[in-house]
Amino acid sequence: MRRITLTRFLIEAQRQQGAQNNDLRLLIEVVARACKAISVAIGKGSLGGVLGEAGSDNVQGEAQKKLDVISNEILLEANEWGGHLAGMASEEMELPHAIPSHYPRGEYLLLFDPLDGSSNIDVNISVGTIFSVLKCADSSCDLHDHDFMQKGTRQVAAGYTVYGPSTLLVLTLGNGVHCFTLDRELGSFVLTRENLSIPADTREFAINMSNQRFWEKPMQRYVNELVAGKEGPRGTDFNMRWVASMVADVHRILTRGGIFMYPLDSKTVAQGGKLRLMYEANPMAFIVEQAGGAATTGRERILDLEPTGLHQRVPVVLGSKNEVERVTRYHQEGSEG
Ligand code: AFP
Repeated sequence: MRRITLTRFLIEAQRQQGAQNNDLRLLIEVVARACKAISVAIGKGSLGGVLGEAGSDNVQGEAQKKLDVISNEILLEANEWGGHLAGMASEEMELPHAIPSHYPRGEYLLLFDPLDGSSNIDVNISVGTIFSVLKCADSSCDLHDHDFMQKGTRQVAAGYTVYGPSTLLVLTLGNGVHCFTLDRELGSFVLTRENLSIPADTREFAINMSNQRFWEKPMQRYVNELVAGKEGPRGTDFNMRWVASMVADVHRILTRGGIFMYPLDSKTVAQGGKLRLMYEANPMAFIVEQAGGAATTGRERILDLEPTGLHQRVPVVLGSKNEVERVTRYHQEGSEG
């Protein structure tokens, strides 16, 4: 069997596009290398002394796990010195991280959620890293939040890793979505699925049902219809899954279809939703659209949102196109009625 490593894949993709962007290739390879190190730390579990609370809160006021802090540091350290980045921003840091002045600066910006689903880490359930790559309009001056606050349509690459039974890297450079599996013995990511495609229809949905009473009416209507099954207006039974690690739920959707929803609810409405736009919703929306799916807030396309803050939160509805469109239609009908 022909083994295509991530490096070979990136070089061949670069050749096909006729572009000589070595910095973007270096960036993706460095992120992948950092994710290997995170995968090793996670894999050690209790033996590595890495489980449990760090004893601090992040910018969102959420308790940080030791592995949140470790993963953040691994990504920062790996990406600082290569000369490919103008700066980084992370869920775990209030302010952007500038490249130290003794290193060269490049034209890209890297945003990441270093360890998504980290509340699952102590119970040995899949977690992941999500990342988004943008270009910096002016990499010569000091970095501010607004340098990162670009629409999702301006992403040049996005990806996530899932640290599960196997470690996977799912990547888009804006030309389809491809999945690599970490060969743990050789330490390289190997292409295992090309051009992932999300079926337009699905009978599987993912949502935290315990929030049902807090949702808006259009979301209540949509989920009530799914739960009513064969006897309801949809005339068919639906199945539900909720891992509570977005990477794992989204990866299932990229594998066999489905719809993932973290809608607006009365608990999170004041902050705009639960999930973060710049390093959760935008990269996942880019990936999902590249795989033929759709991603909205229930009202607007996620990739068209004009960011209002580095750590902005938004409602998220993504996955199989026909179901996402139905949810969005119900919201439109709800606001008309
Ligand atoms: P943590 O990283 O704090 O575990 O949050 C994970 C997450 O942002 C996302 O990955 C899940 O889909 C969602 O939150 C789960 O939220 P609930 O715990 O409210 O179901």
